[in-house]
Amino acid sequence: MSTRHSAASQTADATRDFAADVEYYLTLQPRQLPSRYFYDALGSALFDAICELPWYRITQAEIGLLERYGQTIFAHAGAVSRMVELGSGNGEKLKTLVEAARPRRRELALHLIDVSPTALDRASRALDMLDGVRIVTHASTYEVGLAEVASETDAGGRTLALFLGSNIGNFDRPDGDAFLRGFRGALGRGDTLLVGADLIKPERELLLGYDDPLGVTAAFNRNLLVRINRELDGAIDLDGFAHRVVWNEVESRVEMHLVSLRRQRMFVAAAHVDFIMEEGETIWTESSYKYRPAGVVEMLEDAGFRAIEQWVDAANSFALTLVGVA
Ligand code: AVI
Repeated sequence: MSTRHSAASQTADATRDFAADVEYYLTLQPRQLPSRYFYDALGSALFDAICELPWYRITQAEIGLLERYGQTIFAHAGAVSRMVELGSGNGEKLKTLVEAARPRRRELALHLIDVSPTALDRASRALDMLDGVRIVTHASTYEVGLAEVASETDAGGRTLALFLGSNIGNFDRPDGDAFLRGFRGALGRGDTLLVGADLIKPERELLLGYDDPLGVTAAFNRNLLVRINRELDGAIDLDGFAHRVVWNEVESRVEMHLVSLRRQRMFVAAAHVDFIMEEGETIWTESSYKYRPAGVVEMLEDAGFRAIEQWVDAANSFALTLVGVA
């Protein structure tokens, strides 16, 4: 009874936060919506589909590196008793790494932190098939999940934390720095962190990765409006918006926007939103920063980590960087 009550009140809190963010960000100039709201059940499924697209190479490049260098990663990480993955998605990468490389000596606690309960369910099912693991899920923001992990009494071994998939690229530099410092604070001396980061590549390739010919990424972007209509009693006309992707070279980021195709009323009852959007006006829904390998190391060192090793794939498209807590 009490569990059901607290699940219901958590949903109510999440809806209230969503409404407050929609009201705040949609009325900023330029208009925005935070990309963390992409990941409802449909959004998570669309993201999984994006990871299968031949034009979005992040997932395959990263899995190749994890398979190839997994044993070296574990050798650097020492006697790992706990792994923590932030933004675990469907759990495929964590599974790849554990299967490819874990020394089978002790029980391994796998902590999965993700805002999407659907993604956590799927990841738990995928990881449950592994021997000798205990799965702990945290359906929360990264910060809350990390605080929960940090407060847990440790079994004595080291923690190997994972922040993969170029999730770091969805933070701007100051927020990313604050986040990485918080991440470092949640880890202990001798723990390690593995970060996956997408690298700068020719503009055409970057744009294709975020504006695929099948329209899956466009659906992922527009689903944010579907979610607002459903959860916040909105009346936004989906046909009034198109998916637009821009490579912002100065800021080194791919931006996704929703462009208003005509002058139209934006009405979202539960978010107290009621304004007119002009034709051509956009809502900025996501930034995906792209890096140089040395820039990733610098960013992590600035946040107080110690660089251990970096691996880049043969196409120079993606980097895995392992850092430690001194
Ligand atoms: C989750 N994140 C790292 C993805 C990215 O590449 O920024 C989300 C995404 N957006 C469009 N395609 C994929």
